[in-house]
Amino acid sequence: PDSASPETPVTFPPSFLWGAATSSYQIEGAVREDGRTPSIWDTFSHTPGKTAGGDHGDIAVDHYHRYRDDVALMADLGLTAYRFSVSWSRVQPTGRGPAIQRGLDFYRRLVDELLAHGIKPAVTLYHWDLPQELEDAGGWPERDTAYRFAEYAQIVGEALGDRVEQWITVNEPWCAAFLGYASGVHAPGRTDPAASLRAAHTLNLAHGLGTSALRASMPARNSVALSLNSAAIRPFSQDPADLAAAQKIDDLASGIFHGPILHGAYPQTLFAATESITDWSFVEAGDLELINQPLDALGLNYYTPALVSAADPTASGPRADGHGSSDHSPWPGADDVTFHQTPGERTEMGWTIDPTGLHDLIMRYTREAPGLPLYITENGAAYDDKPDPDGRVHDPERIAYLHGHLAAVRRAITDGADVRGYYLWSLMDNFEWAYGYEKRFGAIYVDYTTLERTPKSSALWYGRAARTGTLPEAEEPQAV
Ligand code: PNW
Repeated sequence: PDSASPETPVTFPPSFLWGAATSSYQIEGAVREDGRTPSIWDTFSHTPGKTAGGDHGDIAVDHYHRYRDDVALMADLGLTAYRFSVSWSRVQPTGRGPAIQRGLDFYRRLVDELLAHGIKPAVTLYHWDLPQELEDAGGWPERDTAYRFAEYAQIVGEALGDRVEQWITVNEPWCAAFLGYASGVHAPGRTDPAASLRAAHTLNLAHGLGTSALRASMPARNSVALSLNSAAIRPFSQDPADLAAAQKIDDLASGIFHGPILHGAYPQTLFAATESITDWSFVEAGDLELINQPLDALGLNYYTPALVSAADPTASGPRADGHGSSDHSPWPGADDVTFHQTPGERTEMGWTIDPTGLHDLIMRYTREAPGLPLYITENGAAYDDKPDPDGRVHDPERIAYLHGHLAAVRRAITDGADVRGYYLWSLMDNFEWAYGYEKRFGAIYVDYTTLERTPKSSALWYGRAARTGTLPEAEEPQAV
């Protein structure tokens, strides 16, 4: 159902945004330039054993120095939007106090370059690179971090609000809270379930206070959103125990964020499931009102669905939840839940390819937040791409992945969803967090020795889709 026949071209509305996404620590490099100080990801990636091969973002793909070339590549492909994130410690090296202009100037130049090429910028304020000084003061489990974030949001809003319309406060708070503070496979690498739940609350508070700060600092026409990775959660069966397991994981993946943000309340079932870990007394009077700010849009990041059941005590073997290896679970209070491998082909991350999950996720938020415009702020796949002897990079698997998922987005639009745009993850190969440079998500290939960029065949395919508003057939294009 996801592939169209030639008689029924998959065509998108003319205003649909065709974007690509990146994040600061994954691409910029230049970690000690122009006053930038370490973030938790600098510290973490330089700690032995934390990333594959000891990889780190010191140079990454050197986007800080090559942003002009990168924007030119996007323009050549025909992209109409670009989502990037701001490095907090480039702008506010200690995480507090006055901004340094040189840091802000980089983002001004980047935005001006994008606008000059007719590419719409979307700015993410927080894509996981917390200034190390704020982690030393307690990090996300510490309430004050939300107030520091609001101050930072105000600074960036004042600096870029005149030329950037689309804003995202926080990217994937689930990863920041639970991979960072519960399983510890992401920075800062803490393994404290109670702290991770506090972190989730502080991230919600940061989103709410940050939204207010952005609104106060820039023109009212601008749009404020956040990006959730809510992964469509499926129960293994309709058995009540499996349904309860799915509810538990859905609360921890999604409800813990969209509950307070969209509806002003945490799910009651979440309190019950985590009562042996925390009494939630860190939620202060008035917090839910601060968090529940009206939004202009919602960003959804989607890679793969999750299939869960109540634990089978006879089952053994490694966890199959696809969230990296750790002795510690990223799901506090859910030790009685089993994750199953979903059937089907998988990408290089081991994540099952399932476009229906994206359709389900979009329809779920169409019901959860009626009338709220949606953007797919990340979707994509890692493959083991290698240049051919002629230097070209052919990645038909990624073309098939993109075709299937974009067709699913189109079906959701037909089914009544208000999806305004799509950002492919990622514009180019980059530092894939704990996996270092081993996993390539880019539409543009990066040679990590020369840092030379080569658009893969998927980039050319996606560019044709962007220029025509219609998905080309899933096979590779003959020419640009
Ligand atoms: C997202 N998980 O990360 C991020 O927003 C990107 O920075 C990242 O490069 C991309 O997806 C690909 O991984 C995730 O374990 C990292 O469930 C881990 C998980 C989900 C998303």
